[in-house]
Amino acid sequence: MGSHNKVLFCYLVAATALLIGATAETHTVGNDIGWNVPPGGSIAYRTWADTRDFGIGDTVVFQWSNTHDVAQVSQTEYDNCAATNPIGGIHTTSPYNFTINSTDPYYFMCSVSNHCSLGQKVKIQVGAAASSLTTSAYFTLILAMAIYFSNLM
Ligand SMILES: *[C@@H]1O[C@H](CO)[C@@H](O)[C@H](O)[C@H]1NC(C)=O
Ligand SMILES: *[C@@H]1O[C@H](CO)[C@@H](O)[C@H](O)[C@H]1NC(C)=O
Ligand SMILES: [Cu+2]
Repeated sequence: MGSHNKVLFCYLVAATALLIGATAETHTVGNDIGWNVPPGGSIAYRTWADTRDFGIGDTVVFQWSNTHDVAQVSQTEYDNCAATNPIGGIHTTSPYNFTINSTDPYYFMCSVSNHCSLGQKVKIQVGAAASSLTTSAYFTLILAMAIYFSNLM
């Protein structure tokens, strides 16, 4: 194998590693609004989640200043705004940082007063946004190139 190919192969392996590392992101729920009773009702956090490209290993940050909490609940409890048996517990200290480690949807709501009914709830799911396709397409392309060049050596 030529030393030229060796250098190219090392470059592609490094580029692949960088791309994998670069996909771990931080998502602050609600951006500037934070975790609050949203002005426009539950559509606010749905819109926010739709703009985010969630991935495994990403961190979701819930930040609030008034009386709120974060309850991780089942879909049924989420739909009914009833945190009767929160599977992921209730977190009362801001910020609450949650690490995504599954492609299953996560359901979060505020269990204080009627905040959830007023729209303080959010569903977070990996791969729901279209832009994630772009990332995996690039990843696949670079991996394919690395394999192709390693076979040439
Ligand atoms: C939560 O994440 C935020 C934003 O990345 C960071 O500033 C903060 O230190 C984290 N808090 C904890 C308890 O990990
Ligand atoms: C995912 O994270 C949750 C809570 O953060 C934890 O209870 C669970 O064991 C984790 N699952 C895996 C597969 O690591
Ligand atoms: Cu609240």
